[in-house]
Order: sequence, then C-alpha cells, then structure tokens
Amino acid sequence: MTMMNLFESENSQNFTSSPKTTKYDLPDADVTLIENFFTTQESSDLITNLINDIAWQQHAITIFGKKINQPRLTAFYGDQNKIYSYSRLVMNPMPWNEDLLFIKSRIESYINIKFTSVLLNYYRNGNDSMGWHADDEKELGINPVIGSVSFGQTRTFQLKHIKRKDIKKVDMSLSNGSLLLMKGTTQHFWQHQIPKTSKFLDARINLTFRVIQ
Ligand SMILES: O=C(O)CCC(=O)C(=O)O
Ligand SMILES: [Mn+2]
Repeated sequence: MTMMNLFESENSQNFTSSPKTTKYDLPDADVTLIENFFTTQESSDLITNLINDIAWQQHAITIFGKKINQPRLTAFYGDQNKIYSYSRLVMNPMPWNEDLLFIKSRIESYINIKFTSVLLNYYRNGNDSMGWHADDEKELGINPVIGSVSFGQTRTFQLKHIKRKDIKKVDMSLSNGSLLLMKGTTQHFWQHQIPKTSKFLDARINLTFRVIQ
C-alpha cells in the first residue's frame, strides 16, 4: 500500500461510525434504534438511487370532507400479491428493485423475519411531514413488526402513548443510515409522527418495511 492509499483508507474509515443500538424503555412498547446500520457510503449511494429510481407519487387524501395533497411523496413496493390500504388509499405494489432488496435483506439478516412490502416516504424539506398515526391496519397482523430505515436529513420522530397522559411524548432523531424497529404491542398503545418544521431542511427518505399477512 502506498502512502496515499494508506491515507485515503484511514481517512474514509473515519466517516462511518460503528452501529449503535438503543433499546427504549417505554411501557407497552418494543422500540429499538440502531444508528449507522448502513455506512455513510451505502446511505449516500442509496438515497441518490432512491430519489431517481422510485416511482414517487403525491396522493390526495380526504380530511374532514376536504381533499388535500399528502405533505410528502410516497411509493409502495413489494410482493405482487400483497395489497395494502391505509388512509382510504389502496396501494398496489410496484415490483422490488435491486436497492430495495439489498436494504430488505440487510434488515432481515439482523432480525429473523421476512418482509413482504415497503412503504416509502420522501420528505422534500422541513415542510413535508406525517401526522399522528399507528401502523395498525388489520393486514399487518396482531402485533405488526415495522423496520424503518432513514436516509438523508435527520428528522425528529415523535412517539406518544394514546392512553397514558402521564407519560411524556418521546422525541428521537432518525439519522442517515439508521434503522428503527417497532414491534410487540407498540402500535396498539403508541402513535408516531414526523412533525413539520420551519427550519430549512434537506431531503429525507424513509422506508418502512412491513409484513402483510
Ligand atoms: O418517516 C418516518 O420516519 C415515519 C414513516 C411512517 O410512520 C410510516 O410510513 O408509517
Ligand atoms: Mn407509521
């Protein structure tokens, strides 16, 4: 190895920290965050590919009788026989592509589960958001397992217990290359959201891998 190569390889290692796992101690929930689950290089390649290759759409949804555009772009990919409905939208999956299969198999080798589908969200800036909800659609089964991957801009992800007013809202930062796992009874007792912010923020892509029964 020449001096130059040595310098470059040492330098590039510094950009990626090793994975860090945090298990949240929350009642009625099973939530684990693994930061740096993907390396900086993988994350940067993947966000570029996903922005360009995914068939992004902006759906209109009806809230209190009013039709509005969802404040983000979305897409749904997965096994061809698994249809998903949420917010009165029926999502027909696009077929898996190579990048999605790469991300899916990385999560599947970490937790022992096979996902059937992925819902993708593209938050173009701080104005894009996702309101309070639980991933509790009946096709996800009794205790849904959700593997949520984030690329790009760090955004605040908030969780609130829907029954216990004595428990404070939980804020977590979902950073580039992180994996958030939600399982057990989490979706029965907690809702989550990505709030809007007036801060100038860059693009973020989130992928929530799901098992449709
Ligand atoms: O963007 C996120 O981190 C959350 C996405 C989400 O909750 C969902 O797709 O159901
Ligand atoms: Mn969700």
